[in-house]
Amino acid sequence: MAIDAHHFLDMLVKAGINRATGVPCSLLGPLYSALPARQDIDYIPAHNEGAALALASGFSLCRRPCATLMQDSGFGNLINPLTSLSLPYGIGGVMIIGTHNPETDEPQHRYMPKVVTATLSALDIPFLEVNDELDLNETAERISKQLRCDRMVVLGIGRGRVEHRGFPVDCAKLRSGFGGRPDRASAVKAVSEWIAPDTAVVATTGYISRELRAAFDRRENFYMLGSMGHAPAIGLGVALARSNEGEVVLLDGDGALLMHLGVLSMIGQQQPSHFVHVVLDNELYETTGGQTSLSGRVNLAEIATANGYRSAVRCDDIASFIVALRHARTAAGPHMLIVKIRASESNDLPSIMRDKQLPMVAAQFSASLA
Ligand SMILES: Cc1ncc(C[n+]2csc(CCOP(=O)(O)OP(=O)(O)O)c2C)c(N)n1
Repeated sequence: MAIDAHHFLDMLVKAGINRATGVPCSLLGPLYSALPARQDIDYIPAHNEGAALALASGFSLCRRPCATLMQDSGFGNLINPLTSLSLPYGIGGVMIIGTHNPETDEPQHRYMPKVVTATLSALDIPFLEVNDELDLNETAERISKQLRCDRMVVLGIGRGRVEHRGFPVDCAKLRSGFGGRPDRASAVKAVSEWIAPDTAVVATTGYISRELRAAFDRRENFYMLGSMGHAPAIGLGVALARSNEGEVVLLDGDGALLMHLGVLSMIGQQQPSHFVHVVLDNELYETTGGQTSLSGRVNLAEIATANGYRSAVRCDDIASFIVALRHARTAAGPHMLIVKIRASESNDLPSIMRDKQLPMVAAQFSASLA
């Protein structure tokens, strides 16, 4: 039986925790959909999990515990602050980790569950699995004891272990408030119609890769599942390896771009001339359930040009996006095209790529560029 998300959050409050931060994960979706209604827990979104742990450490230093929420892939982003900040400085905290099943989840999740448990065991950090046997009162006691001793504790939540009536989020509800913005499918269609036969496309993790694969599957597309935020660096590597001769298009998300925004400085420094960075900006982490991302107040176009992009434009409709795509082909880049999109009517996109397909995606992509 699943634990009600509010009972789980009550347990955190009982342990003395009134703040949380992190990056969303669909496995923690029920907690995320319960959080906005809580007056007793303040949630501060973070752009990546390492920053989330550092933020929680700032709170801990002021004796205000703050839980850090993430999925197991995000654990990779916080090993540095965990091992060079939390542990050596003796700063305690609670990490809540959505844990995948290496057997049944997508192949990009095969390794991290093992890495999380092995790393925590090597670091002597207790890992409590949230399941039917977990007593929430005892857990609250245990957490508050760990915090009093300035120690870390981790709670692992597998698929379906917590539930909330508001999750999965109703797509129609998500869509309200976006005005007349285009959706992801029409933006991807515009890109697909504009792509030249030898254009290499690198698509970011989540629905954006799935949408491209459903609309226009081809050998020259690299679908990056996992490695959130690293698609622009892959694209830069491809552009430089091809000596700037072939066109490289990136299909990025706002959440993914903000996760490792520093990559823009590398692109600006290297000046790949045939580099078109398309950001499908819905101001959401739509793939993990439509949680609000951090791009709403961020002027990505100004940031791109400040980092050395030759042009950066914001497009609020498909007509202006098509004009911007055409311009990007005629002028030297790097270019950034930010398309403001709305949440989709439905996200019923084929998701699972089985294990053998990922090496094939890489091999076909390589062969197509050779
Ligand atoms: C390091 C890491 N943290 C969290 C996730 C979970 N995750 C997968 S897709 C996604 C949302 C991506 O948001 P965005 O780039 O804005 O694209 P959208 O889903 O809105 O299309 C998240 C948080 C992940 N895959 N990797």
